Amino acid sequence: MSSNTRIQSLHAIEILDSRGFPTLRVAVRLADGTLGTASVPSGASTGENEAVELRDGDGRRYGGKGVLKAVAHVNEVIGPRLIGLDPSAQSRIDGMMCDLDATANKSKLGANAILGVSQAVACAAAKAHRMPLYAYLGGAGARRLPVPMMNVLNGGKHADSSLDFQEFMIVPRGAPSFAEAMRYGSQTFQALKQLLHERGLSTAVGDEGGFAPALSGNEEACELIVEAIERAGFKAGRDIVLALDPAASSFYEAGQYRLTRSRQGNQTSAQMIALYGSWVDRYPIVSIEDGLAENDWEGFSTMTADLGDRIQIVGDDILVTNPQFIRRGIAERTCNAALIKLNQIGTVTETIEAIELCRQAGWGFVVSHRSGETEDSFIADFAVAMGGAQIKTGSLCRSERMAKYNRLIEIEQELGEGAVYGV
Ligand code: 2PG
Ligand code: MG
Repeated sequence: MSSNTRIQSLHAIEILDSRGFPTLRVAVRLADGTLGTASVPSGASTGENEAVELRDGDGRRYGGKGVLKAVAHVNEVIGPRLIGLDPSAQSRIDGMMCDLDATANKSKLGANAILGVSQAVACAAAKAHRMPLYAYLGGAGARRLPVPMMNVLNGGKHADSSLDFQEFMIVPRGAPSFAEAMRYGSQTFQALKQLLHERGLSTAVGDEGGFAPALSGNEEACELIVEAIERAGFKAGRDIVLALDPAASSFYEAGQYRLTRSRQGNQTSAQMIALYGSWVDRYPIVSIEDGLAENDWEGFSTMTADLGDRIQIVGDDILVTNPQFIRRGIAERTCNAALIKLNQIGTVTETIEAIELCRQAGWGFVVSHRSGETEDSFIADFAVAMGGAQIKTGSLCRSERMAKYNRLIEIEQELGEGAVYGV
């Protein structure tokens, strides 16, 4: 690269995410004025082994959730060391930040600080190469649009609904294109709204834009969605299938899965697996993420052995996008797919390494948002670049979710005839 596309400055500021909590935005400026920016998302149902999201802990600001320390780490510690570097040296820059942090979980500088820089550097480099981000990160072969997993009913830690399970998703797998998948999803979402309204149920939405009604239980959620799909004129199981993220760590306590909200009592790991099995028989479910808790490695392996040939078993909290845990998961046949969240591990390079492991093992992978998001659409380009054909980025409303979907519509248009949808 020529000297005028070297990194000239880095600057982080504290902004607010979709829940109104502080997060970072990082801007990387190159010598020729090219600007790459990135805003960092934040989870609510976080895995205990995720890289550390550094918060100030100062109760006088944002209840301790301020990120001024992480901002200062970008501006005063990381920034000065990256000045003059070529922004396309992604792995070198990410490696330098990991070395500078020198902890196993990025607790010193903060994974939020490091990821903001990592993504902003990638964006600046793409612009310097005059390439869209998906092509810069994925090469000339990046042409596959992901099938979206759209979270239309929210429960668990994302809503005060009656649902123990966190996410009930529709997956327009049978659509002919990404733009059509959006139409399938949107029409189903509106039909679901009508259905809820007719039954006198709330149509207020949870953190990811899905409805959060008081239903009789987790089963009713699946039934309602299937009804909404049919009402919207689609065929459940053919045009649109279902995916779940129970986020089971959030209702696991003292060796029991506690289905308190839905009043289904306490369940063992084996009973949960049997329950999922019966659901897979009854509903067109193709994927279950975190059906069991993050430390239930044995249960996960049993679930994969029992159901893994019928559905995708996705590890989120248990794998935390960390190559170390994914390696263990592959060896123990814990799952057959991984959820991929950049901020769980903290750099673009390590996230790509996690995906490479999945590919080598013949696993699927799903690029994912967090429940706390911003208007940043990095993951849309990232999903196309990685070519895994699956993305999970929330419901069919709320602009921080739509930003990703809209960017994918744009990418599909840009690729034109070359675009491929799904697998
Ligand atoms: C999940 C995510 C995203 P959170 O569990 O998969 O939907 O939730 O960001 O709260 O961890
Ligand atoms: Mg999850």
